[in-house]
Amino acid sequence: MRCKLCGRPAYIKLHYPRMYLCEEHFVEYFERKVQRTIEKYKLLRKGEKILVAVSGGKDSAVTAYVLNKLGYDMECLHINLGIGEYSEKSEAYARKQCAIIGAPLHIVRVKELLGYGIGEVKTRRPPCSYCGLTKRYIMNKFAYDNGFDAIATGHNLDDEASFLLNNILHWNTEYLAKGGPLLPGEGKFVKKVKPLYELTEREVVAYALAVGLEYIVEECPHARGATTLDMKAMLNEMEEKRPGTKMNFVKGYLRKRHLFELREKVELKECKVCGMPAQGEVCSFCRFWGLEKPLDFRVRRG
Ligand code: Q46
Ligand code: ZN
Ligand code: ZN
Repeated sequence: MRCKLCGRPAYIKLHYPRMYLCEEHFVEYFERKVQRTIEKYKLLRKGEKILVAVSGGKDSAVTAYVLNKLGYDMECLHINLGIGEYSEKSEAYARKQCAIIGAPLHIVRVKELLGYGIGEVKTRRPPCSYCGLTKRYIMNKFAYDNGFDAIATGHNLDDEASFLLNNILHWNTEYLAKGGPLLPGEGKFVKKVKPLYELTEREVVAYALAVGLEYIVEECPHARGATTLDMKAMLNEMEEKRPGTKMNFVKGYLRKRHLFELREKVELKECKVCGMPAQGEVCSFCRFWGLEKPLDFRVRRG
């Protein structure tokens, strides 16, 4: 098959909208779509300082690559979770990716910072639960301490659609209030954005390959990814039969999200230890890690 735009041999067949594109036109299409997503949902403005959270995986690498190419002022943060070889490999990929992109990379190592890696803490909580908490906190505090205007993550359309489907199946209305491409900043919470919100996983993989980004393929040893993979497979099956299913599902959600939003907002206090927003006296991060003084992520520049 041939590219719809120039007639050269096709690199990819897009399902929605249905068309064949050569490599060059696909790369152009992909970047334009990211730019349009940013404008449509008012995610970022030129001149804002953006921190891209790079995990070593494909989605965050592509996010960093495209934001840099589109001329955004961005730097990267890799959080080494201290999960043995998996984390060492992830960090090596993140370094390689940022070298290709030419973006400054900051690295925070959980084990050096807190004494234990994820999975090494004696607790009843499953690793993924305190891993999520730890990543979210470090990302936000790092961005806040260093004056970033936004944190960009690599979530794509498949991630969002499977997140929604899973939370609808369990009627987790609390989570259903928190989807979408933009989480506005508030107080000490730095704005969070998902520039790949309207691009599929398949498109992200094809883009990474086209521009020569390598990434970690292995799953984290703690991943209980089966559910997410099931959801994604189901959605892909439906997408095959009815192209546009995922996009319509996600867009429909954005129109109905207000149904899940709580009317009463929880009043947040300041954590007694670190000063960041907390529901109780001490925030969940400082409580979990038993901190007595705040972590300081300020980077010396110059
Ligand atoms: S949460 Fe869980 Fe992931 Fe953390 S412990 Fe691994 S699988 S890395 S997305
Ligand atoms: Zn072409
Ligand atoms: Zn705290």
